[in-house]
Amino acid sequence: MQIFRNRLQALHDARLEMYRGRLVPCHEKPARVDHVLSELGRRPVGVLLDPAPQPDGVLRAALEAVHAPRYLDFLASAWDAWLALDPANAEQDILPSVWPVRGFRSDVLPDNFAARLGLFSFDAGSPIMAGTWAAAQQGAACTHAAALAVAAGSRSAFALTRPPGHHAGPDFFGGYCFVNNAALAAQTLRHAGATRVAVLDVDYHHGNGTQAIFWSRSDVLTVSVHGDPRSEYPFFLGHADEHGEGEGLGANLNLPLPRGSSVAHWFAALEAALQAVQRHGADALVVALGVDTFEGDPISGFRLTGADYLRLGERLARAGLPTVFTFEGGYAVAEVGVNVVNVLEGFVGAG
Ligand code: Q9C
Ligand code: ZN
Repeated sequence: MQIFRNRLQALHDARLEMYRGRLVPCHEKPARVDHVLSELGRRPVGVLLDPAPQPDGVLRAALEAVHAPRYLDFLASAWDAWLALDPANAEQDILPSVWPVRGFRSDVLPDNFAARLGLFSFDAGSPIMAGTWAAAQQGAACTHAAALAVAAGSRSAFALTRPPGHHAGPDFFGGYCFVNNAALAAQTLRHAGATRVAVLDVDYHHGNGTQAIFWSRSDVLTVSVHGDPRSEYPFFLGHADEHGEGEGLGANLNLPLPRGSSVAHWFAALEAALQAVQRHGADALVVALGVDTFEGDPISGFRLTGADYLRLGERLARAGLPTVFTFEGGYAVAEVGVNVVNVLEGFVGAG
């Protein structure tokens, strides 16, 4: 397996996220990737690579295929705009505090920075800091490279990067995500010749961003197994009756499970998800790999064990498709490395 590592990931290292009226330490931190790298040192299931430099504009064009240009421009300029408000802001991460809800306009780009920040986000748990854009862009480069490697004939590749991506939509960030790497991988596979692609999201949280990006498209199937949004983040999307729209009708499948669901129920949902992937006739698969389904995860409610991740990897390999993995959630930081590498080892061993 080719593993594209993001050497700039630690530039995104924000301090605090808003939770129950308080600022609490961020769950999504650089050590998550460090633990995966050290486990890969013990169990080298693949070769560690840096993405090859791309000609000017190639990455931007790939990103514009899944994100709105004005959203990308906002991310690229957010830190400078923040400093322009007050040089003392250099000591503070950026968090939004005002949002346009139903009935408000989103077509007029506000001059006010706080208003733009709210326009392009959906929670106050995803701080932007000085290095966020550099880290997210290099993460996108890793993801792009992983998709190109698979398109060129590799059985599988892993974009080992953070920040994660699956909550980021066409023009919004949230859920610790800024650039939707799973969507970028799927779109890159399409661009490189795959006719039909499936994104299978196994993170604890619904992949709302990926669903939104492909909502009206029939060429990319989006399937997500996740905690029921009636009680679980991101709350406002991820129900079983969301099937897509227009051309995309029938190309989205949500398999929500109650918080606390058993491992047996989770694997039964995985079977249903993989059946949908088969029915779609996908010629490539993107797995949005979050390991916050782990029994010890501090913010989630499923019960998978370390051994279950080996089984997951084996089962994914048996789908028999060229596969790109992106790295999503997983906040039991010390166990993230073992759990992620278990999936990869299960996959490689079965392939
Ligand atoms: N303070 C991903 O797994 N809210 N994102 C949690 C706890 C946000 C999870 C509240 C959870 C986002 C990629
Ligand atoms: Zn998650």
